[in-house]
Amino acid sequence: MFNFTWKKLGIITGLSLSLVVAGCGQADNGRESDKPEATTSVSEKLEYTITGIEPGAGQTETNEKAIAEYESLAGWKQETASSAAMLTALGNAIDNEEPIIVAAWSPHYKFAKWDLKYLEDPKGVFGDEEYITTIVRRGLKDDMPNAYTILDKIHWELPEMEAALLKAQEMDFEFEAVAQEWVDGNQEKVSTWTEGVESVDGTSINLASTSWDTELFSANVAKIVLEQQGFDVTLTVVDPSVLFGAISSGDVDASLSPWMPTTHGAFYEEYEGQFEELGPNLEGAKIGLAVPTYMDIDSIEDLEPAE
Ligand code: PBE
Repeated sequence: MFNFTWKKLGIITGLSLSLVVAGCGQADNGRESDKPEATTSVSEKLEYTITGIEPGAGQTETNEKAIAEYESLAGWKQETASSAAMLTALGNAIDNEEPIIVAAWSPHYKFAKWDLKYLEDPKGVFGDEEYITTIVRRGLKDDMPNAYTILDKIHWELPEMEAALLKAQEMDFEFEAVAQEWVDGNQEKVSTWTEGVESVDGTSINLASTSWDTELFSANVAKIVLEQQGFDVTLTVVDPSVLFGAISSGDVDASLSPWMPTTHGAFYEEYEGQFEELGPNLEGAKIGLAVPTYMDIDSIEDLEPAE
């Protein structure tokens, strides 16, 4: 099969490179473990391509920034399609123990499903830790104080979110059902969010979410909790690029989706002052480039520029 031939070719290339390196005088001590020869072949085998996600994702921009800033990524390209396509490519590569480098973020079930490692990012392009924050339109506090209080209190611990995402995978990503099950099983926590909040009689509220798992889960939980308090909730899924504008114009009342400070930082700055931030609903998130642990590289700087 094509893949097999391609893999074999890669191995042959790797071998001939190590012979070249050996011939250059570093021969005596352990040519097997010499890093440069291994990484050259990895970058070549990858065809200098990062497997990205949706063109509209915040991280897609950050990946481009990394390609621009790292000499080791000079001449590389990012292939974008969707998170689902990236996960399929990742699964296929792992089944065949082939190299792959993907746009990765956590929390996400891929880290539970496969042995992956983030590549070190010595230039800090991907930032350190991310948090997911809750934003609302200006005036929401006065117009819907009860919804505002609930949205302000909604918060998850990282292990709790990771467990919910694994559950979502088991439940075929039916996030309404996943969220309902979580709310039913976590009444005590939910009651701390709704404590002292008066019920309303069918007040309409518009929530927006981006399309990734963490956000779909949190938005659906918020929807159910608000509905239990008598709100009539509409939940719309949007791109990060339109999210801040929709909140700033007041078309959307609230969102629990923005990743900060890096992933959606540019959108945040563009609309800063035109929305209200209620603060993190989850801390300890992260984005970066990741590879399967069987790959012999640890840092973005272990990659090689395309000639
Ligand atoms: N992500 C997951 C999104 C936000 C949540 C990092 C892939 C992004 O906009 O890049």
